[in-house]
Amino acid sequence: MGQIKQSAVNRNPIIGITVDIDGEYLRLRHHYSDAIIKAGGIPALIPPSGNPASYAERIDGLLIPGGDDVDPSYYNEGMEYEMMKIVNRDRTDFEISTLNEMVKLRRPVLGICYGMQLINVALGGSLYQDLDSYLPVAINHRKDYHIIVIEDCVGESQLRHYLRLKPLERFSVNSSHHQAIKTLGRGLKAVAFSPDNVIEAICMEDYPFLLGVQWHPERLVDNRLSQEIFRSFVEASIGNR
Ligand SMILES: [Mn+2]
Repeated sequence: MGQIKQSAVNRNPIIGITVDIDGEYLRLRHHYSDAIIKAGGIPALIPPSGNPASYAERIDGLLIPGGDDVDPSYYNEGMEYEMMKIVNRDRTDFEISTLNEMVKLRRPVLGICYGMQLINVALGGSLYQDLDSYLPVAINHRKDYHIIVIEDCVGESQLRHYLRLKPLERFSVNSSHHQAIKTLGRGLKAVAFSPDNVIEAICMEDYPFLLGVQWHPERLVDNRLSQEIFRSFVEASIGNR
């Protein structure tokens, strides 16, 4: 890695954060913007309208936050699980377009929970519509905490490198999801698993920084892994524009 110019170090990167559509309102839990500020970034909330390419050009990194469920038609399945709560398709369409623009520019992307699932689906992957119905999971992923193991990636382990982790480090994380990745999208690699083999984190190979996590680091503010996730994301976003 080359020497970062002092002027670039001092610049606080602008992190675009997509938001949810709630009737006439747009909304975001403040934990996401708080976590970006704490890590040294400037959060900029992006409405799900306008030209995705124009936003992508102006932001240094993109954070796709949590939400309800991705409409299964995006991964060519019908709605099999009737309790599903679907994210507004205007939001999903906008996030897929903005993600694609960011990937073209090779700028950093962080996806959390729904955000990680959205990245996977945008790149051609699919989801389990409901974990309890489709997998013999031993853990209740809808609530409480469980262990994850960060895999030692083959070759250049971007995730471990960025997060300054040791091989096969274990962490306790909060879990608040009922869906999970079934098949991986193009270029994505599963890099963390729960003990019952649910994919808990993904990264993109041969890409500067693209990370998706299934848990909620923005709500675990005192946790070392959470801090490393936001620090490394904001750091990777410096000087890309
Ligand atoms: Mn989980």
